[in-house]
This record gives sequence, structure tokens and C-alpha cells, in this order.
Amino acid sequence: MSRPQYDVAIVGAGFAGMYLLHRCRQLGLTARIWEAGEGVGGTWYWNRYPGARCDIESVQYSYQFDKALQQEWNWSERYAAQPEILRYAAHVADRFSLLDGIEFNHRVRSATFDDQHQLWTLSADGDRELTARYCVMATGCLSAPNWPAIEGYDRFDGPVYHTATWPHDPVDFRNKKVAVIGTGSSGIQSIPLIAEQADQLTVFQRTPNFSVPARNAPLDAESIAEVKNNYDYLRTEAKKRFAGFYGDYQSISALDVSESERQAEYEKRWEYGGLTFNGAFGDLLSSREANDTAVVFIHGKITQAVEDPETAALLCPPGTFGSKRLCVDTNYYQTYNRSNVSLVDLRANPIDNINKRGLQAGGEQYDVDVIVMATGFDAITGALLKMDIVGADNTALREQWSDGPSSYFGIAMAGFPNLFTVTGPGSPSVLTNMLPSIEQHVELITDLISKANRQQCRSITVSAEKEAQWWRHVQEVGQQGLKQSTDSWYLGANVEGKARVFMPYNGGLPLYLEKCAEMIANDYEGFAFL
Ligand code: NA7
Repeated sequence: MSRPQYDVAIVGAGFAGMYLLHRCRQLGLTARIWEAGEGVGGTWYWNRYPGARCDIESVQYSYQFDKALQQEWNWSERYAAQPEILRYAAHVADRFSLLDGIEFNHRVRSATFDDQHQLWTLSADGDRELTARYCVMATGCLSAPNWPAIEGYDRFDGPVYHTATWPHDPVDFRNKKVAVIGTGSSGIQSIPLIAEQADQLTVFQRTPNFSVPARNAPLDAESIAEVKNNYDYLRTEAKKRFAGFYGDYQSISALDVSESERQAEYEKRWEYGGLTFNGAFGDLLSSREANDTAVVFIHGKITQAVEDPETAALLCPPGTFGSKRLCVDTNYYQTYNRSNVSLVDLRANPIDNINKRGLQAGGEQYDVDVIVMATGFDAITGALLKMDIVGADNTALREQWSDGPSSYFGIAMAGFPNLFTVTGPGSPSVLTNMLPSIEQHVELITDLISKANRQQCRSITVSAEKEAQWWRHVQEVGQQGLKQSTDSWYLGANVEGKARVFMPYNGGLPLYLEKCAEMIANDYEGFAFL
């Protein structure tokens, strides 16, 4: 087939896929989305576990490409819960008439480049195929669930749920003995709510995480109006921040203030709630000594909150503050004071197996009715590598990335003409507010495609040399600061056998935007239009 069905095939109908479809249409490109789920929303479609909530304030975790949309939508809470985010996604799909461009229940199994005709063929179950000149993977950074290799899932008599693929009907934990495995953000959000319902809850923790209170609350009309009146300014300010969202950030060193000033600053931020705790001092992630002051402060808070000293000690993270994404919770530590909640330390007692009645850890049997896997994701590369992606000259992405990923600006790879990734490895992605980062990538990718079309080109390729240069820079900035010092999903350390490479771009959003602007100003340096 020499003529493709569409200009652009898009995989995924999350926030990236939806904006891609809209932007393609605005630019006069024909586009089609294939989406595995039955509705829009991407990661928010799948992650329906109790307590699932955004950790960035909702007024910032939203699209900005359309001023009217920004003005008309009203968030009800400081941190939107998953159902509200899903309603927002559905509203966007409806408002921009996107649904007729999306085919749901289409899980893409493979994407293959046809060298002769310079087009991509996607295939999904049921022998369905789609051809397009360009293919954009809008598959998300946190969308391939991590199922740890534990023996015996199928032997358990009860249900095993994963937070990342939660059932659509609410799960009833009443009168149930429940095991939760994992204490990352998903565990920390769901544990307090499961504990309120369940008869007994046993939490199996391998590594404790740092968590700060969300201080979530309803948003009043006045504060919404204030944001809306200043949106342009606030969005511009956000782009000047390392993590892409505005807030109260200080650049001074934690070591340049007195002990009492430092405590007062931490205390103020603990009371305010949320991720701006990270902004207390400018060197928390670059100086070990400064970092230790935050560690000691949070350990103190945990020890105050948790009555049993042994449990409190287990909940205190031993490592670096902020080298993993800081969690934001509601009543997490206090939950361990409930008489129906207990904590098992998997470092001392690793899981032996899952069995008919529950699970065994450190030789001890825990009988439960339900198991909840809050074990996270095969992050950033997982969703891409689950598909068979084959580029020019039969090059498989899995082979190209066997020692770890590489990419040009996180959006394209040498050897894979006409293929783009939204927030791929080497993009600021998960280290930033995802929605604005997604929008920026979508605009860059569709501008590239549009330029190729204007020039009547059939292919866009990436220079291997330029990609290698970008990737060296990604690794260089990845080494800066303390983030590398901890095993995390940024490094692929949470998935057995995964290559250890710092995957997101750690240079900060402003530097990334500056580099993008340079590349564009140099006539899209590194890209060739043929
Ligand atoms: P995370 O943050 O990756 O957390 C997963 C948790 O599961 C974490 O505590 C892991 O411990 C634990 N885990 C993973 N594998 C195992 C095994 N084999 N045995 C025991 N425990 C295990 O995922 P989340 O879904 O909570 O959050 C992901 C992001 O979503 C979050 O950062 C926010 O951005 C939103 P470990 O730390 O690996 O020892």
C-alpha cells in the first residue's frame, strides 16, 4: 500500500493523544487514535484505586492551549481526585469533538515501518491494521503496570488488584482482611481509605517513602477567580521553574539560615501542604548536608505522628529526601495508629510466595481475602517496549534499547523515521508538571510534521550523531545533584532486569525549553526532511 490511510496515527487517548488529535486537525492533518481502554483519560482512566488524586494542584494540572477551556472549567478541590480528572478529560473530548477520531478497545501490539513507502502500519488484536505516514506514541510514562515476579499469583483464592488497572466498580473492603504491597504514591494514597473500610489491613513495605500532607480542600470561587484572572502570568511563571509549576520556591541554601529559621521554614511548608515543600531551600537536592536537614525534619514528623516507635522507625525513609518523587498524602502516617493496621518490613522478611490463603513473607503466613498490588510501573519505556516497534531496516526498538534507552529531545529516535514519542526518555516529563510538558511536546511534534508536509516531504529522520549528543547531555544532567543516589523508577531500578539509566531529563524545564528553541532556530537541527 503506497498511500497511507491517515497522515498521523496516534497511540493512546490520554491528555497527550487528545491534544495531538486536536492539533493535527487544526493544522489540516488527518489523524486517528487507537486506544486500549474504553474511554479517554490515559493513566487516569486506569488508575481508579481509592484515593487516586493528582499531586499537582488542579489549576496547574490542566491544559492551557485553549483560553476559553481554561476559563470555563472549574476544579472543585485543590488536588483533583481521579473521577474529576476523568470528567475533565471527557469534557475536553466532547468540547473539541474528538470522539469520532478515536477507536477504543484497540490495544496496539505492533508498529512497523515500511521503508519502501515510508509509512507506519499499526496492528491491534483481531487482525486490525491502520496505516499512516507518521506515528506518535502518546502512551504515557506511567502506564505499564509493574507486576513483580512473585510466585503464586494464580494460587490465591481471592482477588488480586493492581492500583494501575483498578476495576471500574468500586471494590468493597468491608469485613475483609486486606494486604497492600507497595508504599509509593499509589500505596500512600490508597492505604488510609482501605484502612477505614477493611476489617484488617497489612501493609507490606520494601522501602519507605517521604510523604508530606496534601492539605487538600475545596476551592472557593474567589481563589478560582484569582487564578483565572492571572492565568497568563502564572503559566509563564511556571515555565521558568525547574519542575514546570509555580509556587513558593526559595533559592537560598538550607545551611545559610539558623536552625530555628530552617525549622520555621519547614514547618510553614508542612502546614501549607504539597510539593512546594521541595522549594524550601535551593540546595536540598544538591547538597547532602542540606538534604539531611529535610530528612531529619520529616523523620521527626513521622515519629510524632506514629504512636508505636517500632512502626515509626520502619516508616522513616533511610535515604535522600527528594531523590524519588515526594509523595503527597492525607492521613497516611496517622493510619498506622489504627488497631486494624499493621506494617510488615519486607527488607527483613521478603515475600516468599503468594498462596491459596494469602501470602508468606519471611517464613510467616498472612491469611488475607484481598491482595492489592501498589507496585507501580515499568516507567517511561515500559509502554513503548510492550509493543513490537520496528523501524527502518527492520530495526527493533527493543534491540536498539537493550542496554537502555536513548532519544533525541525525548521525542524521536534515529533509525525510526516518522515516529515520535510524547514524553519519551530524555524528556523532562515526570520531573515536571506533565500537562504543560505534554502540550509543548505535542506542539513541537505537530510543527515538525506540518513543516514536512509543507515541504512535500515523506519522511522525517533523526541524526544518530545528534541523538547521541543529546543523550550524553541527558546523562550528564542526570548525574547532577542527588537524584541518582537512590534506587528509583527514574533509573529503572524498580523492575528486575531493566537497564539502569537515568531516563527523564534532569536539567529542568527552562533549560529544556531553551535547548528546544535553539534546535528550532537552527532549522530543526538534527532532523532531516526527505
Ligand atoms: P512506585 O512509586 O514505584 O511505588 C511502588 C511501590 O511498590 C514501592 O514501594 C516499591 O518498593 C514497591 N514494590 C515494587 N516491587 C516490589 C516487590 N517486588 N516487592 C515489594 N514491594 C515492591 O509506584 P506508585 O504507583 O506508587 O507511584 C508511581 C508514581 O505515580 C508516583 O511517583 C507519582 O508520580 C504518581 P521499592 O521502593 O521499589 O523498594
